[in-house]
This record gives sequence, structure tokens and C-alpha cells, in this order.
Amino acid sequence: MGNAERVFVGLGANLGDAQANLREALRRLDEALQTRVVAVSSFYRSAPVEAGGPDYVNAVAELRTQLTPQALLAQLQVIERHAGRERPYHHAPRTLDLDLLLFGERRVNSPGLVVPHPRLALRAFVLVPLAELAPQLRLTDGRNVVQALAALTGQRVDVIGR
Ligand code: PH2
Ligand code: MG
Ligand code: MG
Repeated sequence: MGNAERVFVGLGANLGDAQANLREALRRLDEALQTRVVAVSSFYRSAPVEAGGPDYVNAVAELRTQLTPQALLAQLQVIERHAGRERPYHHAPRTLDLDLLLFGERRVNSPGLVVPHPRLALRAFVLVPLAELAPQLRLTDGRNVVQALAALTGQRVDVIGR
């Protein structure tokens, strides 16, 4: 895919068969128009951060896409809805959450989409899987993924496998 951007998407779920929901989402992402999944981290079990409910399953996928950030976001939302995602309240338990973490070097600041994801560097459930795929990737504050992860403590994230 010429001119394709290097994109990272965070996957999370803590309702239903969370691992199956993530697998189905990865398949649908790879089938999305002008989009390929080129790498997937291990799956992790993590304690909810700023949220209640069951433990989450989290992972990160690396994509190549020729879609715009807004068009990719729309695709992510279609896949979330297909998984039966409901939004009863902020940070409610969910069957599937797909977050656009990084979109090449681009910065987006619109009401419905902020990229890079503003809480990326604070969340071990994002940084641990991201470190598998891109440990040296530089974040907006100048630190790389491994350095940002080393600054976090007390967030439980355990590898499950693939
Ligand atoms: N997502 C949230 C809030 N808290 N905690 C974990 N462990 N994993 C998540 O994916 C997660 C969370 C909001 O999207
Ligand atoms: Mg999220
Ligand atoms: Mg989300």
C-alpha cells in the first residue's frame, strides 16, 4: 500500500468473551477498506483503570491505512457497534473498545477525535502491548515507549498469550 500511514490502535474489552471480541475485531480491521493489520501484540489481562467492572483484555494492533484519521475512526466505531458496544455511561464496561492511539506523525484535535491519544503515556495497558511492537517509538513528550512505561507503577497488566 503506497502512502500508507503507520497507525496503532488499542483494543480493549471487559464484557462477554473479551478475547473472542478482540480476535473478531482484528479480522474486521484487516478487512476494512484500504487497511491492513501488519502486527498484533500479545493479549493482556489488566485491572480496570479509572473504571469499575471486570478485568480487561487489552492488546495493540499496528495497521497500515490509506484512510484519513476520521474515516478510520468511523470504521473503528462500526466494528465496535458490530460487537454490541453500548455506551450507558463514561468508562462503562464494554464488549469492545477500539482507540486510535497514533496515526503516523499526525496530530488531530477535533471534538470527536484527539490523536495522539491524550492518555496514552499514562496507561500501562496501552504501553505494555505497544512496547512489544514499537519499543523505540517516540511519544509527543520526547520519551520513547519504554521510557514512558518505566515511569508507571502499580498498574496490573499480565500477559495471557495470543
Ligand atoms: N479502558 C478505559 C478505562 N479503563 N482499564 C483497562 N485496564 N483497560 C482498558 O482498556 C480501559 C481501562 C476506557 O476506554
Ligand atoms: Mg479506551
Ligand atoms: Mg474508546
